[in-house]
Amino acid sequence: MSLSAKEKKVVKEFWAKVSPKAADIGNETLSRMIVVYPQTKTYFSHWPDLTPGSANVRAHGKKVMSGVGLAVANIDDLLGGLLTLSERHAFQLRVDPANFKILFHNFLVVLANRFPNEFTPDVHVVIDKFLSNVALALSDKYR
Ligand code: HNI
Repeated sequence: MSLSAKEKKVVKEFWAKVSPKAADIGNETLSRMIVVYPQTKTYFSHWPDLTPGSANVRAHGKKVMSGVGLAVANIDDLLGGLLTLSERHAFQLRVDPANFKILFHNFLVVLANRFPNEFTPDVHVVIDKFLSNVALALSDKYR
């Protein structure tokens, strides 16, 4: 389901608050994901250190957040904006798209934790909708 102009504005405004802290938020999101959903670790077995908060986890959290930033920047054309990333996850990395939802679930938990005042139910529902669309766009090249 596409976002209304008003919803896109909510996403952009919230991302403006999040993005200065993207490295920490990405690290927390990834760290949480590998603890709570340890099956996701299979994709990162080539890293020297898979413990939460490690340099590897941190660096990757930052990359994933840059992908979210790319999605926000391409909010009017998620399919086009995320095409290369989708191809990479589908054909090279071969990440099961079910994991996109798992990652975004952890992301939402971190956002709720870090922004208790800004992450209202109204913002939550819009961000959730946006992330569902991002997950869908990232899954586009799988078929
Ligand atoms: Ni993902 C690499 C963005 C979800 C496993 N991933 C990247 C890169 C970006 C990125 C950006 C770096 C691109 C490159 O190397 O060309 N990943 C995103 C985004 C999501 C996401 C925006 C959002 C849901 N990735 C996931 C998930 C998994 C995942 C859920 C597995 C559980 N990604 C990877 C792996 C790599 C990767 C593996 C390569 C990392 C490496 O260091 O080998």
